[in-house]
Amino acid sequence: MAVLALAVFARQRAAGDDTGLVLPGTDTPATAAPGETPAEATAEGTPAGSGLAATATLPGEMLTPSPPPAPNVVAGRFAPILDGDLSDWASIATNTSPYTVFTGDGWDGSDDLDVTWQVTWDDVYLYFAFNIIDEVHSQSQTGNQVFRGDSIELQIDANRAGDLGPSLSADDFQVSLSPGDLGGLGPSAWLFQGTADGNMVDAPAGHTITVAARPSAGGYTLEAAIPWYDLGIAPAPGLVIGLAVNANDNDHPGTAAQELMKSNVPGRRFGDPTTWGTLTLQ
Ligand SMILES: [Ca+2]
Ligand SMILES: [Ca+2]
Ligand SMILES: [Ca+2]
Ligand SMILES: [Ca+2]
Repeated sequence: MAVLALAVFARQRAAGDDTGLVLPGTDTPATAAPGETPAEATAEGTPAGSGLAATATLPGEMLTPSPPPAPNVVAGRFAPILDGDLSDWASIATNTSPYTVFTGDGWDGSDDLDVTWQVTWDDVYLYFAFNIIDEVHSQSQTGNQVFRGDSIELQIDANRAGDLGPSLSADDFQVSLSPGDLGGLGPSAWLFQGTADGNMVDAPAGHTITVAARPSAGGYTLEAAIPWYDLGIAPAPGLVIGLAVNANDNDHPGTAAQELMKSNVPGRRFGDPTTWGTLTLQ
């Protein structure tokens, strides 16, 4: 029988001064020190625990040549049961993330990660379901470091209509969703938020994202509920937000390294919201 793992993260709202706030699951301060590595840095160049959203993008010239336009995905209304079992999503259209947008030093050159996902919404949450096919599961990290293991990573531009441009700002977010190790280490989530000076740091107000995951025959399944509140979004039919849906692959248990990232957006660049694709609420 599949192990069911469910993690619900307590609301961690900053009360008063955010400076130096320590968020759950890490000793990392929520705010990045001035003068740290710009957000566009590669994972290798991003110091662990810096508070910056440590993720990566291939240099532009190495992304998919002549990529098709960034996709627009449509989300209908549906509230799943957050238990890691995707059977309740049977009637919802599926999407894929087939484009390699980052490879790290640990990558052996094999394309051995298959990413299928679904997205829906209601008045309180943005929901995702993932069916990940992956031959070796490796996730030993927690908090803002889960990108170094098998995990999901979302880029969300909450106010695309307001300030769409090639640099990060406070209405741009990164969401990390970890299935854990599918054993003793449970699922977890992390929220990063852009800053006025173009960095991406641990969201000062924390988050209440819920994640559930299970091992599957070929990898793992994961469901997540992301509160609109955490993103500062008032959802309504017709709303368009920026969205890139990515999965990280690590095939070396005992290591913590982002080896491969695949995205639904072939030209996805971490620090450039104009490359992220869109999501329209139906
Ligand atoms: Ca379910
Ligand atoms: Ca793999
Ligand atoms: Ca924005
Ligand atoms: Ca893996």
